[in-house]
Amino acid sequence: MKICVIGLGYIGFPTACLMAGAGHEVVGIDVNESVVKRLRNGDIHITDEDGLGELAKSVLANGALTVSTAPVEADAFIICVPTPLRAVKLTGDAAVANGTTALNEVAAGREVTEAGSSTFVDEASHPTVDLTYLELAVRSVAPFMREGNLVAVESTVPPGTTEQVVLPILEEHGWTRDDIRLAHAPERVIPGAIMREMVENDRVVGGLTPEATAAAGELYGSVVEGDIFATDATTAEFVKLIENTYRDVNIALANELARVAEHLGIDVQESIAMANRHPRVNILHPGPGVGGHCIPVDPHFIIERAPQLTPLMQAARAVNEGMVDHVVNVVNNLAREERLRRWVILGGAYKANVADERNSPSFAIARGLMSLGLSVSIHDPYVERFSEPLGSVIEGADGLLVVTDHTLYRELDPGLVAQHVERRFVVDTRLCLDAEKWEDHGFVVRRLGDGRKKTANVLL
Ligand code: SAJ
Repeated sequence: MKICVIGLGYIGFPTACLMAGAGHEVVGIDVNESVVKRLRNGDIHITDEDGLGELAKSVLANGALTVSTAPVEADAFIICVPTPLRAVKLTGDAAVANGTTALNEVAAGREVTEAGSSTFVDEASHPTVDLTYLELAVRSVAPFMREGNLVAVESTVPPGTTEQVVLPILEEHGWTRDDIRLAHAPERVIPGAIMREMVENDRVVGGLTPEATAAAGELYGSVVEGDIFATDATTAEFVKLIENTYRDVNIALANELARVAEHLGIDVQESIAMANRHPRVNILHPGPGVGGHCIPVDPHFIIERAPQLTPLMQAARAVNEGMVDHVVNVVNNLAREERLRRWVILGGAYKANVADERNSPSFAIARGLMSLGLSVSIHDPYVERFSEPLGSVIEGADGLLVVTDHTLYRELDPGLVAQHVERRFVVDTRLCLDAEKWEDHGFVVRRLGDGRKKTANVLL
Protein backbone atom coordinates (compact mmCIF):
# COMPACT_ATOMS: atom_id res chain seq x y z
CA MET A 1 0.00 0.00 0.00
CA LYS A 2 1.21 3.53 -0.69
CA ILE A 3 0.95 5.72 2.40
CA CYS A 4 1.47 9.43 2.84
CA VAL A 5 2.25 10.42 6.45
CA ILE A 6 1.69 14.11 7.14
CA GLY A 7 3.83 15.48 9.97
CA LEU A 8 7.19 13.91 10.83
CA GLY A 9 7.30 14.62 14.55
CA TYR A 10 7.42 12.28 17.54
CA ILE A 11 4.38 10.34 16.29
CA GLY A 12 4.41 10.76 12.52
CA PHE A 13 8.06 9.90 11.99
CA PRO A 14 8.06 6.62 13.96
CA THR A 15 4.74 5.73 12.30
CA ALA A 16 6.21 6.36 8.85
CA CYS A 17 9.27 4.27 9.68
CA LEU A 18 7.23 1.35 11.05
CA MET A 19 4.88 1.38 8.07
CA ALA A 20 7.87 1.46 5.71
CA GLY A 21 9.52 -1.37 7.68
CA ALA A 22 6.32 -3.42 7.31
CA GLY A 23 6.57 -3.32 3.52
CA HIS A 24 4.48 -0.28 2.63
CA GLU A 25 5.70 2.40 0.26
CA VAL A 26 5.74 5.48 2.49
CA VAL A 27 6.19 9.15 1.72
CA GLY A 28 6.72 11.28 4.82
CA ILE A 29 5.66 14.90 4.53
CA ASP A 30 6.73 17.80 6.70
CA VAL A 31 6.43 21.53 6.10
CA ASN A 32 9.73 22.01 7.93
CA GLU A 33 12.27 22.05 5.11
CA SER A 34 15.24 21.56 7.40
CA VAL A 35 13.77 18.31 8.79
CA VAL A 36 13.17 17.04 5.25
CA LYS A 37 16.68 18.04 4.20
CA ARG A 38 18.25 16.33 7.21
CA LEU A 39 16.30 13.14 6.61
CA ARG A 40 17.26 13.11 2.94
CA ASN A 41 20.86 13.07 4.13
CA GLY A 42 20.13 10.16 6.46
CA ASP A 43 20.45 12.46 9.49
CA ILE A 44 17.67 11.41 11.91
CA HIS A 45 16.11 14.39 13.70
CA ILE A 46 14.66 12.43 16.66
CA THR A 47 17.46 10.93 18.68
CA ASP A 48 15.99 9.94 22.06
CA GLU A 49 13.76 7.00 21.10
CA ASP A 50 15.34 3.56 21.33
CA GLY A 51 15.23 1.64 18.08
CA LEU A 52 14.04 4.55 15.93
CA GLY A 53 17.42 5.61 14.54
CA GLU A 54 18.35 2.17 13.19
CA LEU A 55 14.97 1.54 11.58
CA ALA A 56 14.81 5.06 10.13
CA LYS A 57 18.26 4.80 8.58
CA SER A 58 17.46 1.46 6.98
CA VAL A 59 14.06 2.44 5.49
CA LEU A 60 15.48 5.72 4.21
CA ALA A 61 18.47 3.91 2.71
CA ASN A 62 16.41 1.21 0.96
CA GLY A 63 13.88 3.74 -0.36
CA ALA A 64 10.84 2.31 1.47
CA LEU A 65 10.55 5.74 3.11
CA THR A 66 11.05 8.91 1.13
CA VAL A 67 10.44 12.42 2.45
CA SER A 68 9.07 15.58 0.92
CA THR A 69 7.56 18.94 1.79
CA ALA A 70 4.45 18.37 -0.35
CA PRO A 71 1.92 15.50 -0.38
CA VAL A 72 1.65 12.99 -3.23
CA GLU A 73 -1.11 10.65 -4.37
CA ALA A 74 -1.44 7.61 -2.13
CA ASP A 75 -3.88 4.93 -0.96
CA ALA A 76 -3.87 6.17 2.62
CA PHE A 77 -3.07 9.48 4.31
CA ILE A 78 -2.11 9.43 7.97
CA ILE A 79 -2.28 12.84 9.64
CA CYS A 80 0.01 13.40 12.63
CA VAL A 81 0.22 17.16 13.06
CA PRO A 82 0.15 19.11 16.34
CA THR A 83 -3.14 20.31 17.81
CA PRO A 84 -2.03 22.79 20.48
CA LEU A 85 -4.12 24.96 22.79
CA ARG A 86 -5.12 28.55 22.41
CA ALA A 87 -7.60 30.65 24.35
CA VAL A 88 -10.78 31.97 22.83
CA LYS A 89 -12.20 35.01 24.56
CA LEU A 90 -15.90 34.34 24.83
CA THR A 91 -18.28 37.22 25.24
CA GLY A 92 -22.03 37.62 25.55
CA ASP A 93 -23.96 34.58 24.44
CA ALA A 94 -20.79 32.86 23.48
CA ALA A 95 -19.65 32.93 27.10
CA VAL A 96 -22.32 30.42 27.97
CA ALA A 97 -22.04 28.58 24.69
CA ASN A 98 -21.57 24.90 24.88
CA GLY A 99 -18.54 23.20 23.46
CA THR A 100 -20.06 22.62 20.06
CA THR A 101 -20.36 26.34 19.51
CA ALA A 102 -16.80 26.93 20.63
CA LEU A 103 -15.52 24.17 18.38
CA ASN A 104 -17.41 25.50 15.42
CA GLU A 105 -16.18 29.02 16.07
CA VAL A 106 -12.61 27.81 16.05
CA ALA A 107 -13.24 25.77 12.96
CA ALA A 108 -14.74 28.83 11.30
CA GLY A 109 -11.59 30.82 12.00
CA ARG A 110 -13.06 33.06 14.67
CA GLU A 111 -10.61 35.58 16.07
CA VAL A 112 -8.59 34.16 18.91
CA THR A 113 -6.07 35.36 21.42
CA GLU A 114 -2.85 33.53 22.07
CA ALA A 115 -2.45 31.86 25.43
CA GLY A 116 0.34 29.97 27.14
CA SER A 117 -0.13 26.43 28.35
CA SER A 118 -0.73 27.61 31.87
CA THR A 119 -3.94 29.51 31.13
CA PHE A 120 -6.54 28.84 33.75
CA VAL A 121 -10.07 27.97 32.81
CA ASP A 122 -12.53 30.61 33.89
CA GLU A 123 -15.91 31.71 32.70
CA ALA A 124 -14.62 34.24 30.23
CA SER A 125 -11.72 32.40 28.68
CA HIS A 126 -11.44 28.74 27.84
CA PRO A 127 -8.25 27.43 26.35
CA THR A 128 -9.43 25.62 23.25
CA VAL A 129 -7.92 23.54 20.54
CA ASP A 130 -6.06 25.21 17.71
CA LEU A 131 -6.94 23.13 14.67
CA THR A 132 -4.99 25.26 12.21
CA TYR A 133 -2.31 22.64 11.50
CA LEU A 134 -4.89 19.89 11.13
CA GLU A 135 -7.01 21.97 8.79
CA LEU A 136 -3.97 22.89 6.70
CA ALA A 137 -2.89 19.25 6.56
CA VAL A 138 -6.32 18.09 5.41
CA ARG A 139 -6.48 20.86 2.81
CA SER A 140 -3.01 19.92 1.60
CA VAL A 141 -3.88 16.27 0.95
CA ALA A 142 -7.40 16.80 -0.45
CA PRO A 143 -6.24 17.57 -4.02
CA PHE A 144 -4.20 14.34 -4.07
CA MET A 145 -7.02 12.04 -3.00
CA ARG A 146 -8.86 9.45 -5.09
CA GLU A 147 -12.08 7.59 -4.44
CA GLY A 148 -11.73 4.92 -1.76
CA ASN A 149 -8.66 6.52 -0.16
CA LEU A 150 -8.27 6.31 3.61
CA VAL A 151 -7.63 9.43 5.70
CA ALA A 152 -6.61 8.46 9.24
CA VAL A 153 -6.41 11.35 11.69
CA GLU A 154 -3.98 10.52 14.50
CA SER A 155 -3.73 14.03 15.94
CA THR A 156 -5.48 14.38 19.29
CA VAL A 157 -8.69 16.39 18.87
CA PRO A 158 -11.87 17.31 20.74
CA PRO A 159 -14.74 14.85 20.33
CA GLY A 160 -16.56 15.53 17.08
CA THR A 161 -13.62 17.02 15.15
CA THR A 162 -13.25 14.30 12.52
CA GLU A 163 -16.91 14.59 11.60
CA GLN A 164 -17.46 18.31 12.15
CA VAL A 165 -14.16 19.80 11.00
CA VAL A 166 -12.23 17.30 8.85
CA LEU A 167 -15.15 15.95 6.82
CA PRO A 168 -16.45 19.41 5.81
CA ILE A 169 -13.02 20.32 4.42
CA LEU A 170 -12.99 17.16 2.31
CA GLU A 171 -16.55 17.86 1.25
CA GLU A 172 -15.40 21.23 -0.07
CA HIS A 173 -13.20 19.22 -2.41
CA GLY A 174 -16.16 17.18 -3.61
CA TRP A 175 -15.77 14.09 -1.40
CA THR A 176 -18.55 12.56 0.66
CA ARG A 177 -18.20 10.34 3.71
CA ASP A 178 -19.15 7.38 1.53
CA ASP A 179 -16.71 7.69 -1.31
CA ILE A 180 -13.64 8.10 0.88
CA ARG A 181 -12.69 6.38 4.16
CA LEU A 182 -12.29 8.87 7.02
CA ALA A 183 -11.32 7.66 10.49
CA HIS A 184 -9.79 8.74 13.76
CA ALA A 185 -6.96 6.48 14.91
CA PRO A 186 -5.46 8.04 18.04
CA GLU A 187 -1.90 7.28 19.04
CA ARG A 188 -1.35 6.33 22.67
CA VAL A 189 2.40 5.72 22.84
CA ILE A 190 4.52 7.01 25.69
CA PRO A 191 7.49 9.21 24.78
CA GLY A 192 10.61 7.28 25.76
CA ALA A 193 9.21 3.92 24.61
CA ILE A 194 7.49 4.89 21.38
CA MET A 195 8.86 2.16 19.14
CA ARG A 196 7.85 -0.64 21.49
CA GLU A 197 4.45 0.80 22.39
CA MET A 198 3.53 1.64 18.80
CA VAL A 199 3.74 -2.05 18.00
CA GLU A 200 2.62 -3.66 21.26
CA ASN A 201 -0.18 -1.38 22.50
CA ASP A 202 -3.81 -2.06 21.73
CA ARG A 203 -5.25 0.48 19.35
CA VAL A 204 -8.65 2.11 18.91
CA VAL A 205 -9.90 3.05 15.44
CA GLY A 206 -13.15 4.81 14.69
CA GLY A 207 -14.43 5.59 11.21
CA LEU A 208 -17.28 7.73 9.97
CA THR A 209 -18.57 4.62 8.19
CA PRO A 210 -18.08 0.90 8.86
CA GLU A 211 -15.94 0.76 5.71
CA ALA A 212 -13.68 3.51 7.05
CA THR A 213 -13.31 1.74 10.40
CA ALA A 214 -12.42 -1.50 8.62
CA ALA A 215 -9.90 0.24 6.35
CA ALA A 216 -8.19 1.91 9.31
CA GLY A 217 -8.15 -1.39 11.22
CA GLU A 218 -6.51 -3.10 8.27
CA LEU A 219 -3.86 -0.40 7.88
CA TYR A 220 -2.85 -0.38 11.56
CA GLY A 221 -3.13 -4.17 11.71
CA SER A 222 -0.14 -4.31 9.40
CA VAL A 223 2.15 -2.96 12.14
CA VAL A 224 0.30 -3.37 15.46
CA GLU A 225 0.66 -6.58 17.45
CA GLY A 226 -1.85 -5.49 20.11
CA ASP A 227 -5.60 -5.80 19.65
CA ILE A 228 -7.42 -3.26 17.50
CA PHE A 229 -10.79 -2.08 18.81
CA ALA A 230 -13.31 -0.70 16.34
CA THR A 231 -15.73 2.11 17.19
CA ASP A 232 -17.05 5.35 15.71
CA ALA A 233 -14.84 8.40 15.18
CA THR A 234 -16.21 10.52 18.03
CA THR A 235 -15.87 7.70 20.55
CA ALA A 236 -12.27 7.10 19.42
CA GLU A 237 -11.56 10.81 19.96
CA PHE A 238 -13.11 10.68 23.42
CA VAL A 239 -11.27 7.50 24.43
CA LYS A 240 -7.91 9.11 23.69
CA LEU A 241 -8.78 12.15 25.77
CA ILE A 242 -10.08 10.28 28.78
CA GLU A 243 -6.88 8.21 28.99
CA ASN A 244 -4.76 11.31 29.45
CA THR A 245 -7.37 13.03 31.61
CA TYR A 246 -7.40 10.04 33.95
CA ARG A 247 -3.64 10.40 34.33
CA ASP A 248 -3.88 14.16 34.91
CA VAL A 249 -6.51 13.73 37.63
CA ASN A 250 -4.51 10.96 39.29
CA ILE A 251 -1.32 13.07 39.30
CA ALA A 252 -3.33 16.01 40.67
CA LEU A 253 -4.46 13.82 43.56
CA ALA A 254 -0.84 12.89 44.26
CA ASN A 255 0.19 16.55 44.13
CA GLU A 256 -2.62 17.61 46.45
CA LEU A 257 -1.69 14.83 48.85
CA ALA A 258 1.91 16.05 48.78
CA ARG A 259 0.85 19.48 49.95
CA VAL A 260 -1.47 18.07 52.59
CA ALA A 261 1.35 15.84 53.83
CA GLU A 262 3.64 18.86 54.16
CA HIS A 263 0.92 20.57 56.18
CA LEU A 264 0.29 17.58 58.44
CA GLY A 265 3.88 16.54 59.06
CA ILE A 266 3.66 13.31 57.03
CA ASP A 267 5.85 11.93 54.24
CA VAL A 268 3.75 11.58 51.09
CA GLN A 269 6.09 9.22 49.28
CA GLU A 270 6.04 6.67 52.06
CA SER A 271 2.27 7.09 52.45
CA ILE A 272 1.50 6.62 48.74
CA ALA A 273 3.80 3.61 48.55
CA MET A 274 1.91 1.97 51.39
CA ALA A 275 -1.54 2.93 50.09
CA ASN A 276 -0.58 1.47 46.72
CA ARG A 277 -0.07 -1.91 48.40
CA HIS A 278 -3.86 -2.04 48.55
CA PRO A 279 -4.94 -4.21 45.60
CA ARG A 280 -7.27 -1.56 44.18
CA VAL A 281 -5.24 1.63 44.78
CA ASN A 282 -2.69 3.08 42.34
CA ILE A 283 -1.86 6.70 43.10
CA LEU A 284 0.75 8.24 40.80
CA HIS A 285 3.77 10.31 41.83
CA PRO A 286 3.68 13.92 42.96
CA GLY A 287 6.05 16.28 41.18
CA PRO A 288 6.76 19.85 40.07
CA GLY A 289 3.87 19.86 37.58
CA VAL A 290 2.66 18.02 34.53
CA GLY A 291 4.54 18.76 31.33
CA GLY A 292 4.67 17.42 27.81
CA HIS A 293 2.38 18.11 24.92
CA CYS A 294 -0.41 15.73 25.85
CA ILE A 295 -1.47 15.46 29.46
CA PRO A 296 -1.62 19.21 30.27
CA VAL A 297 -3.44 19.82 26.99
CA ASP A 298 -5.86 16.99 26.37
CA PRO A 299 -8.22 17.54 29.34
CA HIS A 300 -8.97 20.98 27.89
CA PHE A 301 -10.35 19.30 24.76
CA ILE A 302 -13.05 17.73 26.88
CA ILE A 303 -13.46 20.81 29.09
CA GLU A 304 -14.03 23.06 26.06
CA ARG A 305 -16.86 20.82 24.88
CA ALA A 306 -18.54 20.66 28.30
CA PRO A 307 -17.26 23.47 30.56
CA GLN A 308 -20.17 23.24 33.00
CA LEU A 309 -19.80 19.50 33.41
CA THR A 310 -16.10 19.20 34.14
CA PRO A 311 -15.31 20.75 37.56
CA LEU A 312 -13.09 17.82 38.53
CA MET A 313 -10.99 17.99 35.37
CA GLN A 314 -10.65 21.75 35.70
CA ALA A 315 -9.63 21.45 39.35
CA ALA A 316 -7.04 18.82 38.47
CA ARG A 317 -5.52 21.14 35.88
CA ALA A 318 -5.39 23.98 38.39
CA VAL A 319 -3.77 21.77 41.06
CA ASN A 320 -1.11 20.54 38.64
CA GLU A 321 -0.41 24.00 37.27
CA GLY A 322 -0.21 25.31 40.84
CA MET A 323 2.77 23.08 41.59
CA VAL A 324 5.10 25.52 39.85
CA ASP A 325 4.24 28.29 42.32
CA HIS A 326 4.54 25.87 45.20
CA VAL A 327 8.06 24.81 44.16
CA VAL A 328 9.06 28.44 43.64
CA ASN A 329 7.83 29.26 47.16
CA VAL A 330 9.68 26.33 48.70
CA VAL A 331 12.95 27.32 47.03
CA ASN A 332 12.47 31.00 47.68
CA ASN A 333 11.80 30.48 51.40
CA LEU A 334 14.83 28.24 51.74
CA ALA A 335 16.93 30.69 49.75
CA ARG A 336 15.91 33.60 52.03
CA GLU A 337 16.50 31.67 55.23
CA GLU A 338 19.86 30.30 54.22
CA ARG A 339 21.00 33.10 51.90
CA LEU A 340 21.29 30.92 48.83
CA ARG A 341 21.45 32.99 45.67
CA ARG A 342 22.83 30.79 42.90
CA TRP A 343 20.55 27.92 41.98
CA VAL A 344 20.95 25.19 39.38
CA ILE A 345 17.83 23.43 38.10
CA LEU A 346 18.59 19.81 37.27
CA GLY A 347 16.40 18.96 34.29
CA GLY A 348 14.90 20.93 31.39
CA ALA A 349 12.99 18.02 29.83
CA TYR A 350 9.41 17.46 30.92
CA LYS A 351 10.14 13.99 32.22
CA ALA A 352 12.89 11.45 32.78
CA ASN A 353 15.31 10.39 30.08
CA VAL A 354 13.77 12.26 27.15
CA ALA A 355 14.93 15.39 25.32
CA ASP A 356 11.43 16.85 24.94
CA GLU A 357 11.10 20.13 26.82
CA ARG A 358 7.59 21.11 25.73
CA ASN A 359 5.57 22.54 28.64
CA SER A 360 8.29 21.48 31.03
CA PRO A 361 7.71 22.95 34.51
CA SER A 362 11.45 23.74 34.62
CA PHE A 363 11.09 26.94 32.65
CA ALA A 364 8.14 28.33 34.59
CA ILE A 365 10.00 27.54 37.82
CA ALA A 366 13.18 29.18 36.50
CA ARG A 367 11.23 32.30 35.51
CA GLY A 368 9.54 32.40 38.93
CA LEU A 369 12.83 32.15 40.79
CA MET A 370 14.53 34.74 38.62
CA SER A 371 11.65 37.15 39.14
CA LEU A 372 12.39 36.85 42.86
CA GLY A 373 15.98 37.91 42.28
CA LEU A 374 17.64 34.49 42.37
CA SER A 375 20.22 33.46 39.81
CA VAL A 376 19.23 30.29 37.93
CA SER A 377 21.02 27.97 35.50
CA ILE A 378 19.53 24.84 33.95
CA HIS A 379 21.36 21.60 33.26
CA ASP A 380 20.01 18.73 31.18
CA PRO A 381 22.09 15.99 29.58
CA TYR A 382 19.41 15.39 26.91
CA VAL A 383 18.68 18.97 25.88
CA GLU A 384 21.54 20.23 23.77
CA ARG A 385 21.65 23.83 24.92
CA PHE A 386 21.72 22.77 28.59
CA SER A 387 24.11 19.87 28.16
CA GLU A 388 27.38 21.41 29.30
CA PRO A 389 29.25 19.13 31.71
CA LEU A 390 27.33 18.98 34.98
CA GLY A 391 30.45 19.78 37.03
CA SER A 392 30.93 23.12 35.33
CA VAL A 393 27.24 24.08 35.58
CA ILE A 394 27.04 23.40 39.33
CA GLU A 395 30.42 24.95 40.06
CA GLY A 396 29.90 27.49 42.86
CA ALA A 397 26.15 26.83 43.18
CA ASP A 398 24.36 27.52 46.45
CA GLY A 399 21.45 25.18 45.82
CA LEU A 400 20.36 22.40 43.47
CA LEU A 401 16.74 21.94 42.45
CA VAL A 402 15.84 18.57 40.93
CA VAL A 403 12.95 19.07 38.49
CA THR A 404 13.46 16.11 36.13
CA ASP A 405 14.24 12.61 37.40
CA HIS A 406 16.76 11.67 34.71
CA THR A 407 18.68 8.52 35.67
CA LEU A 408 21.85 10.63 35.68
CA TYR A 409 20.47 12.67 38.57
CA ARG A 410 19.07 9.69 40.48
CA GLU A 411 22.53 8.16 40.40
CA LEU A 412 24.51 11.32 41.18
CA ASP A 413 27.31 10.86 43.65
CA PRO A 414 26.77 13.53 46.34
CA GLY A 415 30.43 13.25 47.28
CA LEU A 416 31.43 14.40 43.79
CA VAL A 417 28.72 17.07 43.70
CA ALA A 418 30.02 18.44 47.02
CA GLN A 419 33.39 19.11 45.38
CA HIS A 420 31.78 21.58 42.97
CA VAL A 421 29.04 23.39 44.87
CA GLU A 422 29.55 26.33 47.17
CA ARG A 423 26.74 25.41 49.61
CA ARG A 424 25.16 22.00 50.19
CA PHE A 425 21.42 22.42 49.66
CA VAL A 426 19.20 20.33 47.42
CA VAL A 427 15.45 20.48 46.80
CA ASP A 428 14.09 17.25 45.31
CA THR A 429 10.71 17.74 43.63
CA ARG A 430 10.76 14.25 42.08
CA LEU A 431 11.53 12.27 45.23
CA CYS A 432 14.24 10.55 43.25
CA LEU A 433 17.32 11.11 45.41
CA ASP A 434 18.47 8.91 48.25
CA ALA A 435 18.09 11.65 50.86
CA GLU A 436 20.08 9.85 53.56
CA LYS A 437 23.03 9.38 51.25
CA TRP A 438 23.04 13.09 50.41
CA GLU A 439 22.67 14.02 54.08
CA ASP A 440 25.66 11.80 54.89
CA HIS A 441 27.66 14.10 52.63
CA GLY A 442 26.51 17.16 54.52
CA PHE A 443 23.64 18.21 52.24
CA VAL A 444 20.42 19.68 53.55
CA VAL A 445 17.72 17.86 51.54
CA ARG A 446 14.20 19.21 51.09
CA ARG A 447 11.77 16.76 49.49
CA LEU A 448 8.40 17.64 47.99
CA GLY A 449 5.63 16.27 50.18
CA ASP A 450 7.87 15.49 53.12
CA GLY A 451 6.34 17.16 56.15
CA ARG A 452 8.07 14.93 58.69
CA LYS A 453 11.17 17.02 58.97
CA LYS A 454 10.80 20.25 60.88
CA THR A 455 10.57 22.18 57.65
CA ALA A 456 6.99 23.32 57.71
CA ASN A 457 8.10 26.94 57.72
CA VAL A 458 10.11 26.29 54.60
CA LEU A 459 7.64 24.10 52.81
CA LEU A 460 4.41 25.98 53.31
N1 SAJ B 1 4.08 12.88 35.87
C1 SAJ B 1 3.98 13.10 37.21
N2 SAJ B 1 3.69 12.05 38.02
C2 SAJ B 1 3.50 10.79 37.53
C3 SAJ B 1 3.58 10.58 36.15
C4 SAJ B 1 3.87 11.65 35.34
O1 SAJ B 1 4.16 14.22 37.69
O2 SAJ B 1 3.25 9.89 38.33
C5 SAJ B 1 4.39 13.99 34.96
C6 SAJ B 1 5.64 13.74 34.13
O3 SAJ B 1 6.80 14.09 34.81
C7 SAJ B 1 5.40 14.63 32.93
C8 SAJ B 1 3.89 14.55 32.76
O4 SAJ B 1 3.37 14.08 34.00
O5 SAJ B 1 5.75 15.97 33.22
C9 SAJ B 1 3.42 13.64 31.66
O6 SAJ B 1 4.24 12.48 31.58
P1 SAJ B 1 3.66 11.03 31.35
O7 SAJ B 1 4.78 10.09 31.34
O8 SAJ B 1 2.58 10.76 32.34
O9 SAJ B 1 2.92 11.10 29.96
P2 SAJ B 1 3.37 11.61 28.49
O10 SAJ B 1 2.79 12.97 28.29
O11 SAJ B 1 4.80 11.43 28.23
O12 SAJ B 1 2.54 10.55 27.60
C10 SAJ B 1 1.15 10.45 27.78
C11 SAJ B 1 0.79 8.97 27.90
N3 SAJ B 1 -0.58 8.81 28.36
C12 SAJ B 1 -0.91 7.95 29.36
O13 SAJ B 1 -0.09 7.29 29.95
C13 SAJ B 1 -2.36 7.83 29.67
C14 SAJ B 1 0.97 8.29 26.56
O14 SAJ B 1 0.51 6.95 26.59
C15 SAJ B 1 0.19 9.08 25.48
O15 SAJ B 1 0.30 8.47 24.21
C16 SAJ B 1 0.77 10.45 25.42
O16 SAJ B 1 0.51 11.08 26.69
C17 SAJ B 1 0.10 11.19 24.29
O17 SAJ B 1 0.71 11.30 23.21
O18 SAJ B 1 -1.06 11.57 24.43
